[in-house]
Amino acid sequence: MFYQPEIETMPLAKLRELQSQRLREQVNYLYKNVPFYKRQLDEASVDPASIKGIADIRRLPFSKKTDLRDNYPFGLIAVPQKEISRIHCSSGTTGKPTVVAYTKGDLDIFSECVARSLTAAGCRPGMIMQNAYGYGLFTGGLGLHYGAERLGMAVVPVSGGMTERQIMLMKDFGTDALCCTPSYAMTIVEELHRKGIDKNSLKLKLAILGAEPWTESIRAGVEAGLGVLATNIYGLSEIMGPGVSQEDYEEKGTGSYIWEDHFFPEVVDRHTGEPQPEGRPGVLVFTTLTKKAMPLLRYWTNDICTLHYDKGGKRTHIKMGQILGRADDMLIIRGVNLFHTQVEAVLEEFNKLSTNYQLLVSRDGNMDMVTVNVELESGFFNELGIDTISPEVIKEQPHLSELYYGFVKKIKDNTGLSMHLHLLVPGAIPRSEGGKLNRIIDLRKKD
Ligand code: DLL
Repeated sequence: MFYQPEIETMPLAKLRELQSQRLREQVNYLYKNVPFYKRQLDEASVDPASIKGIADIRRLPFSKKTDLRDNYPFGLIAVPQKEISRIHCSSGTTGKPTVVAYTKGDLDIFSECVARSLTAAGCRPGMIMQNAYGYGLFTGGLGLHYGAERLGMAVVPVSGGMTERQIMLMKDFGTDALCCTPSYAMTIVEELHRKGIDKNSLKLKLAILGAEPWTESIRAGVEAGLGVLATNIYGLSEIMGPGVSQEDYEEKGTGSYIWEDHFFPEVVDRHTGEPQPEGRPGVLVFTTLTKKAMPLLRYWTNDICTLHYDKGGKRTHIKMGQILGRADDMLIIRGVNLFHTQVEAVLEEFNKLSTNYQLLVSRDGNMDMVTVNVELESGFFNELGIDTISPEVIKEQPHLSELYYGFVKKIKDNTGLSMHLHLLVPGAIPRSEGGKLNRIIDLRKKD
C-alpha cells in the first residue's frame, strides 16, 4: 500500500521539523553556491542565518521562469559540472527552452518519488508498465521509466505515438499499467473503437495520467474505454519532473498527495503573492528541500489550484486539487477572466457533446469573441443519421437545436460570457499524438 510508510504517514509535527531543518540547509547552501540567490537574498535583506524554520519561508523572495531564462543555460546550477548526471529541458513553445539539471543523488530522489507515486496509483512490483510519455528532453519518459524500475515493474519504453503499435504491445504483452497524457489515452480509446477491438482483450488495470489538465469526464471516458482505474500524476521539470504529486487509487477525486518531505508547497494570491488559506485557489509555489544540482526557492509555477489536508486520507502529506488552469493561460475576455477548464466543466454536463473541444479566441473590432468548437458524441451523431452539421441542419433537427441553445445558455450562466458554439462531426478536432494537447487558439493580436 505504501512505498515508504515511515515518510508517507509521518506525523505532521515531525514533517514540519524535517522541512525546517531542510529549508535552513537549502537556503545556506544556495546563498553560498549560486550568485543569483546570494544577490536575491541580499536585495531582500534576508540573512540566511535568520531562516530558522519553515514558517520563515514567507520572507524569501519568489523565483520565476524568467530567472531560469535569464540564467540560461547553467547559471542557476549549484554544483561543479562534473557532479551533473543529467540535463532535461522543459517544453517551451518559443525561444530557448528552460534547462534543468540533476546530480546522481537528485536522480535517486526522482526515482524514489516516482516509485512512491506509482505505488499510490496501485502499481506493484512484477507488473508490466507501458510508458507512452515522450522520451527525450521531456521529463515524462525517463522520469516514469526509472521510477517504475525502482519499484520493480517491467517497463516497456515505447514512448508516445504509433497508436496501433501501442495497442498491439498492450495486447501481446498483457500490459498492466499505461502511463501517458490523458488526451493520448483518449486517442487510444478511440482507436480501439475504430478497430472494433474489445477492451477485454487487453489486461490493462491502471492508467497514470498527467502532464496536462484533465477532468472527471475524461477520467470516466478513459476508465470505461480501457477498463482501467485512472489516477492523476503531476509535476514540472523545474521542480523535478513527474511525481511531485500523485492521486491515490483508493482516494480518487480527493486530490493528489504532494511529497512534502522534498517539495514544500504554498498557494499564493496571483496579484499580491500573499499565502492563501487551505481550499482557496491561487498560484502554486514550490520550494525544493533536498535538490542539489538546481534547487529553487519559492518557484512560481503559474499553475492555479487549491491545497488541503485530508484527515480521512491514508497519508499525512497535503493534497492539491486538480489544476484549474495556468495563470499565463488565463484568458481575459471582455475583461472577464476565463480558464478553459470552466468551459470543460459545462461540457461535462452535456453528454451529447464529446470531450474533444477547442476554444478559438478572436477579435471583431474591439470585441473579444470566443467560439467553442466541439464534436458531437459519436453515438448521438450516428443516431441523428446526418453527415454534416450546418446552421440549417441545426434548425431542422430539434435535438440539435435544443442542445445548441441549452449549451449557449449554460455557458453564459456559468461564465458570464456569451460564446459562439460550433458543433462538429466526430473526428474533426486534432487528437493528441502522444504529447500535450493545446486547447486554446488565440488569434487576437498581442499589443
Ligand atoms: O509535464 C512533467 C510530467 C510528466 C508530469 C509526466 C506528469 C506526467 P513540464 O513539461 O515541465 O513537466 O510541464 C509542467 O505541465 O506546470 C502544469 O501546467 C502541467 N501539468 C503537469 N502535470 C499536470 C497534471 C511535466 N497532472 C506543466 N494536471 C505544469 C494538470 C499538469 N497539469
